[in-house]
Amino acid sequence: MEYVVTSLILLVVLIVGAVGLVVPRLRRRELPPPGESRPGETRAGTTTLERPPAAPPVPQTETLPPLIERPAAPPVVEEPVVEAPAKPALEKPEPTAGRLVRLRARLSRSQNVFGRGLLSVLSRDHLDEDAWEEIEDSLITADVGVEATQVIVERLRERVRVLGTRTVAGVREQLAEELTAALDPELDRSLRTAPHDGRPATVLVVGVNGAGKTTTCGKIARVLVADGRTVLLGAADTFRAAAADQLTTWGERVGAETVRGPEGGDPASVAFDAVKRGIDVGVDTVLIDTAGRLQNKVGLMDELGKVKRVVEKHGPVDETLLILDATTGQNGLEQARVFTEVVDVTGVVLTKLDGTAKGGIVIAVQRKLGIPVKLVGLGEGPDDLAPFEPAAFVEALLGADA
Ligand SMILES: Nc1nc2c(ncn2[C@@H]2O[C@H](COP(=O)(O)OP(=O)(O)OP(=O)(O)O)[C@@H](O)[C@H]2O)c(=O)[nH]1
Ligand SMILES: [Mg+2]
Repeated sequence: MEYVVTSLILLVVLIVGAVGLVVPRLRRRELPPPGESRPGETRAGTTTLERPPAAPPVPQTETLPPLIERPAAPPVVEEPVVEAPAKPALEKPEPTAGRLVRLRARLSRSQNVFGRGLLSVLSRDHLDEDAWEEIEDSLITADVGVEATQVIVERLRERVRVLGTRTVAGVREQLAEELTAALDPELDRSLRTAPHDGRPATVLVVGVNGAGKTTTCGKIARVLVADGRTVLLGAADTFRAAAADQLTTWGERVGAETVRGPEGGDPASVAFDAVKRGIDVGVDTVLIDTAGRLQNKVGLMDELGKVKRVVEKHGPVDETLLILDATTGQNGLEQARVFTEVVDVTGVVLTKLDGTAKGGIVIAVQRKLGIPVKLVGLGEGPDDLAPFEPAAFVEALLGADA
C-alpha cells in the first residue's frame, strides 16, 4: 500500500514538474505576436532582427539605390577587359602590291561600254571615214579631250595605212599603244614621301570641294604605314570641325597622330604646326589635308598659296597633290590649271574612276598640263587607291578581251 502511495506521489511530482516546464515556454512563444503585430515577420523573430518594426519603411527606400549601385560595381571591374579589343582597332592596310589587279577589274567594269563600242567599230571589214569618226567620238565621249583625240586618231590612221593592219586585234593593239604613248609612260609617278635632310617629307593635298582630298590623305597614310613608314596628319581644313574629325578617324585607324587647330582657325598655322610636330617626333611623312575651294574664288586660292608658303618655312614641300574627281570631266582641266598656278602641283590623284566611263580624262589632264597622274581612286574603301600605270590603265579602258 505504501508502495502504491509513494508511486502516486512521484507521478504527481513528475506531472507537475513537466507542466511547469512546458507552460512558460508556451507563454514565451505567445509573447512576440502582440509586440510585432505583423504576421509575416513572426518567423524571423530572432532577437537581432527584431528591430525592423521601426526600420522597414525607411530602409526599404533607402537601400534601393545602394542595391542598384552594388551590381553595377562588378561590371566596372570587367570594363577594362571589354575595352581591350578597342586597341586592335589599329588596322593592317592591304599591301600595295596586289592593287593593280583590282584597279583593272574596277575599271573594266565601268569602262567596258567604251571598249566594246570601239571594238565593234574596229571589227568592220573596212575602216572608212565614218568608222574613224566613230572612233574619235568614242574617245571624246570618254573625256580624252578633242585635241588629244585628234592626235591619237591621226597617228593610228597613219600606222594602220602604212603597216596595212587588217585584223581587229592588230588595230586594237596599235590603238592601245597610241593611248599609252599619250600618257607619257616615262614620267616619274613615284610619290616623294621619304624623309630627307633630317626632316619628314611634306605632302600638301589640294582640290575643289568634295573631290576626295580627305579620303585620299587617309588612303595614302595607310599605304605608307603598310610600307613601314611613320606618318603624321595635318588637318588644315579648319572650316568645319567635322573635317578634322574625319581626318583624325583615318589616322587613328592606322595609329597616325593628327594635328588640328580650332574650328575657323588659320589653316596656314595648323599646317605649320603639323610639320613642326612631325619634325619634333621624327616621322617620315607629314600629310596636310586642306579645305575644298573652287578655283575661281580668289580669296581662297590666295589662302592656299599662304598655306604652302608658311609650311615652306620648315623647308620645301616635297609633293603637292591635286585631287581631281574623274566624274567632273573636262572641268577638271581648268581646276588643274588654276591650282597649278597657285601651288605648283607636282602630281594628280584622279578619284572616283570606279564610278565613270570617262577615264579618258587621265589622258587629257596629263597632255594638257604635263603633270603626271600618280594615283587613282577606285572606290570609297580604305584601300581603294592604286598607283597609276599607263599600260595597265589603257588595257582596262579598252576592255580586257580583244
Ligand atoms: N566611289 C568613290 N568615291 C570616292 C573616292 N574617293 C573619295 N570618294 C568619296 O567622295 C566623297 C568626298 O570625299 P572627301 O574625301 O570627303 O572629299 P574632300 O575633297 O575632302 O571634301 P571637302 O573637304 O568637303 O572639300 C566621300 O563620300 C568619299 O567616300 C573614290 O575613289 N571612289
Ligand atoms: Mg575634306
